[in-house]
Amino acid sequence: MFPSVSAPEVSSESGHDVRTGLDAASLSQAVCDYLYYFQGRHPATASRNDFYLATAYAVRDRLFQRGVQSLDALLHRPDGRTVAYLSAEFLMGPQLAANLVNLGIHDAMREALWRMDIRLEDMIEHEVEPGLGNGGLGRLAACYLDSLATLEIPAIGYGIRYEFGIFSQQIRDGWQVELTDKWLHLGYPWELARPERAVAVRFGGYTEPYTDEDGRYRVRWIPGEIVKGVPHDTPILGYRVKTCNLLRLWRAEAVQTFDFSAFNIGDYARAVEEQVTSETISKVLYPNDASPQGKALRLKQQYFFVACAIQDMLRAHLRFGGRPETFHKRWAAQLNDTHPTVAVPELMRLLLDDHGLEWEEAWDVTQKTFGYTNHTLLPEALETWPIDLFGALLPRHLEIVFEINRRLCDGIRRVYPGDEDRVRRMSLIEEQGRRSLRMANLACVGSHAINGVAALHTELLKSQVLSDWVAMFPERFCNVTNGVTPRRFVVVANPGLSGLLDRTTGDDWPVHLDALRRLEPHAEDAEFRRRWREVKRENKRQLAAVIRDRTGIAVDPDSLFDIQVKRIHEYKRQHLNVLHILTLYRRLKQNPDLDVVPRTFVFGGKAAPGYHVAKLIIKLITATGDLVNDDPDVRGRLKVVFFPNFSVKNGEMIYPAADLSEQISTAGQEASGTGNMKFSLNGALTIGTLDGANIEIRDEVGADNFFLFGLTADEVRSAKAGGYHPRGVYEQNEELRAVVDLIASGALAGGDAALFRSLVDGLLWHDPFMVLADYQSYVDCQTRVAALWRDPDAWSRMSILNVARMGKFSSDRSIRDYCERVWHVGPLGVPTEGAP
Ligand code: OX2
Repeated sequence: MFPSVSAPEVSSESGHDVRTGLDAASLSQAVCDYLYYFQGRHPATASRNDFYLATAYAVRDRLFQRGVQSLDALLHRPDGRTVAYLSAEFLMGPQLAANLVNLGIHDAMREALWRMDIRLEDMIEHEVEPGLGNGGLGRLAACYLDSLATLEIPAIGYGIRYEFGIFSQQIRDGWQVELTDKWLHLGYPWELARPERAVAVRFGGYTEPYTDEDGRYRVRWIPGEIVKGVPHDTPILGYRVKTCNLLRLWRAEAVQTFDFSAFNIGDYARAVEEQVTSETISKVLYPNDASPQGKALRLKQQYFFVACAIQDMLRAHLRFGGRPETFHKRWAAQLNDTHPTVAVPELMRLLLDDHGLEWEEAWDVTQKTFGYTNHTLLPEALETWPIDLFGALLPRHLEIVFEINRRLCDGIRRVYPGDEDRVRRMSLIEEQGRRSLRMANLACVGSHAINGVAALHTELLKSQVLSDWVAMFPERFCNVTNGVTPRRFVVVANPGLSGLLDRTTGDDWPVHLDALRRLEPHAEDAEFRRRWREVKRENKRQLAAVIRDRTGIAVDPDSLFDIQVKRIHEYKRQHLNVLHILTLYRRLKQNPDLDVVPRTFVFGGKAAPGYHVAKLIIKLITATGDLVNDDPDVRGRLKVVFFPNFSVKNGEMIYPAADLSEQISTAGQEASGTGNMKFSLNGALTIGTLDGANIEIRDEVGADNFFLFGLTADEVRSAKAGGYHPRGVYEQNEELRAVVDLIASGALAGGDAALFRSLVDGLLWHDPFMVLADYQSYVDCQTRVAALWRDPDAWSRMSILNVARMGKFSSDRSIRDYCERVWHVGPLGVPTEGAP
């Protein structure tokens, strides 16, 4: 059925094959060739960026070579399923170092560049990452692509090629300032544009019924606007395997970029107007985490990439002999939260209108195709679209949604006769206020599998947000706890620790993370603990140098590095951390000779530009730094740093240098968290609540090796139900009162008592995230942390055990769970050289 594609062989290690050779000589020749023949540069005058691009192109050749072979292997096994991971965000991080590690040519490339007097470290440092995501959700998608390729599961990530990703953050006068992200500015060498694979996407217009040749009632969609989606492919190679999958991101373009009729009559602005409006769709990422926008452009973005993806999948399916009614046998599509949920009516539309399937058959295919992952319980984060807006943009989809809903409501009434309240709750349409479409309900009805991202989160989903759905479709629900890739977050980010792990446990841990269990006996070895501390100390020294460089603040690598990096959000409670710092500060002011453990508090994370409280929390952190850092009574024992522009790249420097990981969200709020895993895997101990995946981390590492504090999710609920009075907590706790009063006094704001007033009032009168309720428990727990720190051997022992027991949190385990519970797909080994 398929032509036998004969791709170039993966070359042997010898022979200077500039396209495929993996030895230093071939690599250095390849880099040189790119400089000369592709970029038109002489090595003597080439800039750092020129060398970076040439290096990246040389690596990319080796990736695409494997990509072509993977595709070839797939085409020869047309019965297998391919995973389509549909996500509005992919936070890929820098590509060079990770690809070198996956190819196993890190050292060879170092030598190749060295021959040209270039340092590989400089190339890696030079790289700008594509920030096409906000935080955990986008980074999870990237970790999953890494694991899919490593496990040799055929997969494509589908998303949007935003021209401007997440803003870059500067701190000016202690406040966050947002600057436009320019990841494409100097060229992005890892992708290939595929204009020949462009697809058309329709918007607006109207529908009309007609009768086809067979006398069947059909519907036609006459769009008001057509936009072109152009795929840009980035190869995703697995670790030390030959499977190379794809990340396919779509850029919006005008169908016709230049209107000659307008140009000819002198209307130059109008001549490019279509181009401008079309390209707006993929222009910019909405810089919001776990909170929807409700903006028409956002819905346009969602439909745009989903329509591109489904067309692409269907085209491949039909081209290789598939029939529309067997689509689900070739594709397993995962909805990464509700953002891509319009894929459900889109697939229905294509099967019904373009391929003439009957409703029941189309619905069966659709449900078997999709799985839905929920990532948040926050009520304000559940997406809804006003029906008028949705209908104006996607008139045919709205009709299909109404029909899905009619059948859904009939089904509910059959199972629960007379229970109209249940029908109202489960309906796809919210009838109260402005009529709107509930995307989570649409995702639930259109998917055969629904999962949360940590055990507690799935339980809460089942008992609260989606309880009606569990009652009716219990078999659809499962949990898949998140994971992170140990390749990027240990092998690439922490070479010191990686080397020590290799020497101690063997070098299979990056793909069999459970093998780290072999570390456990070494926790009792004093000499090993000393080496463990040395690795951490070196990572801290390096981070201290970067902190000095970026913030001007000098920090002591021998102090306890107490770190909280993640999006700034009230539920994540960065301000609880600040209350603890100010508690220590006050104690020192009262008694400068107090014996406190020297600590460096590092914060990092972006606030959504429109989220005023989050921005004020950043100012509170920097103001705390200003107060504490140079106070003579503190004598350098406390330092507070806000590390600007937290990103994947910066994270790779920060996680390996942490002693203490702050995972202090209000119980029941953080769906999973993944930063918690990255820290622990790098040997930080966690101070945390029983929230998200913290619970499972604690179960794995052992309660004795985890600093637990705070209310449980149940306790939070009953405290709120019983009428929580934060003001009472404040009045009864002297130290808390003093700290809150300090913030309210204006002492952190040059005497301006108004600056933090709203924050303080919010805590005293509402405190929806129970900051005051958890304060004392948190401060007491921090006292236990300090006591343990004074015993370096006990600390190191715990740190080693944490790393040893993190096997569960490899994203490889998560992907295996998805394969088994949701996608029902298995690995596809790409034939090795010489295989038939
Ligand atoms: C995040 C969740 O807030 C976080 O808890 C989780 O670890 C991550 O997704 C990956 O599952 N937007 N971001 C998230 O949820 C939404 C919605």
